[in-house]
Amino acid sequence: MASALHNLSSYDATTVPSAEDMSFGIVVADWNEHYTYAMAEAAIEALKANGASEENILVKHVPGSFELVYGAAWMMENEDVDAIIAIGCVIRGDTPHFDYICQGTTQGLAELNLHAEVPVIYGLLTCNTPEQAEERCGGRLGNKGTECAITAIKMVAYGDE
Ligand code: RBF
Repeated sequence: MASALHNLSSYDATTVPSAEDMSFGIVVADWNEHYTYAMAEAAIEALKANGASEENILVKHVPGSFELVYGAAWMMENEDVDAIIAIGCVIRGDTPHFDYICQGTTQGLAELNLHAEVPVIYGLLTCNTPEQAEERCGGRLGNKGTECAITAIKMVAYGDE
């Protein structure tokens, strides 16, 4: 499994452009907040570690992952940010709800990217168990928030080289 080999928090800093002049929006779903807040914190930390300033990082909350699509679209329309990171965590339950939320949110975020002026980074964890989420939110496999932050910086710089 690819994720078993890849730690989400490790990256080669020499390949990351400076985020000094970049601004970021982070949309965080409150559902499963134990995980999503840990991802958001890691994302903010990684943005700052690569030069972004606190005042250039805007954080807004939505109730659940499904609302990430609207939250990201709203941010794109109303805020002056260079990239948006959408952070959510869906954990499989007893009904097919999991599949609909994952499908709808993923499709929505992908569509936003097709029409977007700024990149929207996919920070949606889709887990079968809480243990899988734990492993990816600062556990054994690192933190997906860090990976999203580095991706956001690289995408803002995309085309500049
Ligand atoms: N939102 C999440 O971000 N992660 C979840 O695991 C999640 N599970 C849900 C399970 C059920 C049964 C319901 C009703 C909602 C769930 N949501 C979850 C919330 C969803 O993204 C959205 O906020 C609501 O469906 C809007 O009413």
